[in-house]
Amino acid sequence: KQRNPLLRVVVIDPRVTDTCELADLYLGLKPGSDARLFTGLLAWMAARNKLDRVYLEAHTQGFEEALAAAREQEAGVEAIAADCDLDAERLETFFYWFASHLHVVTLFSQGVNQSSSGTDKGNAIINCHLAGGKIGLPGAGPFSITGQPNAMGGREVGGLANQLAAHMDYDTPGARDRVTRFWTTAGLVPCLPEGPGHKAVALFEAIERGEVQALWIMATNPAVSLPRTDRVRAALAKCPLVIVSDCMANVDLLAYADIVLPASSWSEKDGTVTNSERRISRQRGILPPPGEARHDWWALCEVAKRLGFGEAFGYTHPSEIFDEHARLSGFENGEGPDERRRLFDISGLAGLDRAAYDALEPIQWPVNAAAPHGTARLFTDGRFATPDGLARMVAVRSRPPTQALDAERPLRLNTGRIRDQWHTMTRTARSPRLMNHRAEPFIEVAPEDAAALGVEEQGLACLQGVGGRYVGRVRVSRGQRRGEVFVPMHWNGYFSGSALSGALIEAHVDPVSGQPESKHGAVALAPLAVEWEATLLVADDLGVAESRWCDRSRYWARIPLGAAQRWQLAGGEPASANGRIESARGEMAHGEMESASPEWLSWLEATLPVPPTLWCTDPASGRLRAAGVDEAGRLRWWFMSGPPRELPNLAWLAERFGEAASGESMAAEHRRRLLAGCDDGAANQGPVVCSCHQVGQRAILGAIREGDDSVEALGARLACGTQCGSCIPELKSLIEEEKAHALAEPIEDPAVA
Ligand SMILES: Nc1nc2c(c(=O)[nH]1)N[C@H]1C(S)=C(S)[C@@H](COP(=O)(O)OP(=O)(O)OC[C@H]3O[C@@H](n4cnc5c(=O)[nH]c(N)nc54)[C@H](O)[C@@H]3O)O[C@H]1N2
Ligand SMILES: Nc1nc2c(c(=O)[nH]1)N[C@H]1C(S)=C(S)[C@@H](COP(=O)(O)OP(=O)(O)OC[C@H]3O[C@@H](n4cnc5c(=O)[nH]c(N)nc54)[C@H](O)[C@@H]3O)O[C@H]1N2
Ligand SMILES: [Mo]
Repeated sequence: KQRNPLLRVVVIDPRVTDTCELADLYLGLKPGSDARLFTGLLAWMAARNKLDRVYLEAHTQGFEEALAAAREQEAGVEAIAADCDLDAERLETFFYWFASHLHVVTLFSQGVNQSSSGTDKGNAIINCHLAGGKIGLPGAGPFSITGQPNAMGGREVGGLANQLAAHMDYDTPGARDRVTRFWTTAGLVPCLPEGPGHKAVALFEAIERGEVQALWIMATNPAVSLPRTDRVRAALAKCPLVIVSDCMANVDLLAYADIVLPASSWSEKDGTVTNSERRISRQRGILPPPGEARHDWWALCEVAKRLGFGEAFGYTHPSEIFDEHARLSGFENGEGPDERRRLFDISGLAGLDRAAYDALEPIQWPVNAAAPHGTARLFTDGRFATPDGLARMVAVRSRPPTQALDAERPLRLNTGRIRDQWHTMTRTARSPRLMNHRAEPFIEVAPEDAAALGVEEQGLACLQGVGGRYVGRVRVSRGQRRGEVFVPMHWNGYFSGSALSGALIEAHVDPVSGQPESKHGAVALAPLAVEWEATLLVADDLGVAESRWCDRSRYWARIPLGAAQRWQLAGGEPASANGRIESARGEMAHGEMESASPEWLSWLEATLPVPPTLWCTDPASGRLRAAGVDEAGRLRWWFMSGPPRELPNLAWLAERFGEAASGESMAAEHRRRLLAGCDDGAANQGPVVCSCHQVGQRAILGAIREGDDSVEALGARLACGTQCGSCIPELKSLIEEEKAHALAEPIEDPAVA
């Protein structure tokens, strides 16, 4: 957009996101109403004579049915806008922009897919592109963004239950026989399943019914990422044999595993990945796998050998597997009588030797005799992957989400990603830098709902859903629609006590794709009743079980802090409340403390192997801060009662824990500052906005107030936003917010009034 200021960006999302920073037009639609919006667009294009009749005639089939279905609902802009809960004028602006430009790309991902009508939404989008001939041209086309770095690659090799391999599936007549022939030709004895297996949600239902005796879970964490995590976990507990291949030890799933296979991970693996633009890239391992970890492909082959398929699985290197994959992609491709050509064809890459495989340059498929250097663009000739080459338009009728709101669960639950975490957090949460951005599980709620329900910014609240509860910290957000809440999908049971988004979601799926409706849960929201909050930092090598504090807390979150773990705790029993601890300060010999600060101090003494050595209480608030330093002078733990917004600069404390881990005893000057003093000169900088340069919100707001009110000026002064750039939207919104404040202030000033 910077390079092409004429580019217009429209964001369609019920929630204002960082992406809106780019937007010329924002449509904050009602969740689940996308199919209505795009069938509405199709009808609007037809009514305004914005169709490409020539393209439709030459390259598509089913247009009349698709249009008739679109017209079943009232086709006026006002009616569509009302159904999508949008402003009619803004909606018409979007319709007009879409219809009057040939070069339109519609990028879509999980806001469209994770729905009980996800394929309808996708088809409604594709219909509009076909109807306008906006496809197969530079800068034109519907573009489903694949999420995982190798999601495309997974599809190519047949990583779904209804797929065979090389883009062949069980539904296509003759495909199973062809794969069988391929292996027979290779001199092997094929034994392919008769039909498709269970998709993810259905698989766990089959386990629940006792139909599955053995399950091998590799590189996915369904105990966190599937809907109804409660039922998934019950099914796992019931399954007679569960094997888990994972590269991390902190995965909830391991608790259900009978056999654990340690796997190599990114940077250790060797192979290829395919991205959203069909580009296959060689990925080379740069580190040896640690410990007993082995490559997943190796583990699969070893198990196959033990099952008696040694001949078929005798690979010694990924290049041999790739070669077979490439040959299969070209096998009998387009040869049968009713045959369309299979688009996924990399036969041009078959027969590469080790050296050629190692030297493989990134290339976009199809790669074959006709296109030896790959194919940058598909569908340029208007021919599609159907027997007659015509695109099929699908008649779409929009439907609301299956999960219904009612008096018991009146709020619409939206779930998704945050900038600095990846999926179920098993890897990204280990990085204190990344954890700094959003340290705790949270709930985003509109200001009006927060006020009505009595939940407060930074307070703790609880969402109740069909399969359990979710406890997190409240973030009141003007970007959130009324009646809707958002939670991150990321937190797992290792990092918080009850923050599984999947527990709140019913296992309803799209009938075609099997994709769960993870964006449209139904929940109730209420404040979490707690008598106290506290923060405990514990050195990693202290060797004390966290159940000691987790079990007595109504809420806990673990936040890695380098050589220590930060525990954010909150609970109910008033006996251990923060309040009314008598004022005490200074170094005291162990034994004297009981009289000074009874409740928390005696709890700390009973809980931790190193007794409190320093403590002080704030006479005004009654808050206690305490620390345990061992005989060698190493910091072992640190404690503060009260909510986390009162915390001092934790980076300073993290450094002290780091020193302790390397065996250093604390400098006298540090020891003096350990409690209140750690604030000196380095106050809590607030949430980290720029992860690359660790720049916090307070420093940024300070700089904006002093006049550095552009991203460039902030970058020059604080370096924030100058490396990966992913915090730039947040920097911009902080600038906007500060400006809005600055404008608002004089009006609030009584002198001016
Ligand atoms: N940092 C980070 N990046 C990631 C990932 C990660 O874990 N962390 N995961 C990767 C993966 S695997 C994937 S699949 C992608 C997903 O990438 P996205 O799909 O962009 O991510 P999400 O946050 O799941 O959801 C996108 C948006 O859909 C909106 N939404 C919810 N309901 C609706 C609706 O009914 N209609 C519309 N139009 N929008 C709706 C949500 O408000 C949300 O802002 O991200 C990839 N990138
Ligand atoms: N509520 C809600 N739920 C969602 C979503 C949502 O938006 N909302 N999004 C959905 C989407 S789009 C996705 S893609 C899924 C993601 O869900 P999952 O795939 O379940 O999540 P990951 O955390 O990526 O799980 C990968 C697991 O494999 C391990 N691992 C990493 N690399 C390797 C490896 O090379 N080999 C092996 N053997 N293990 C490895 C990781 O440690 C981790 O335990 O979540 C889905 N669930
Ligand atoms: Mo994904």
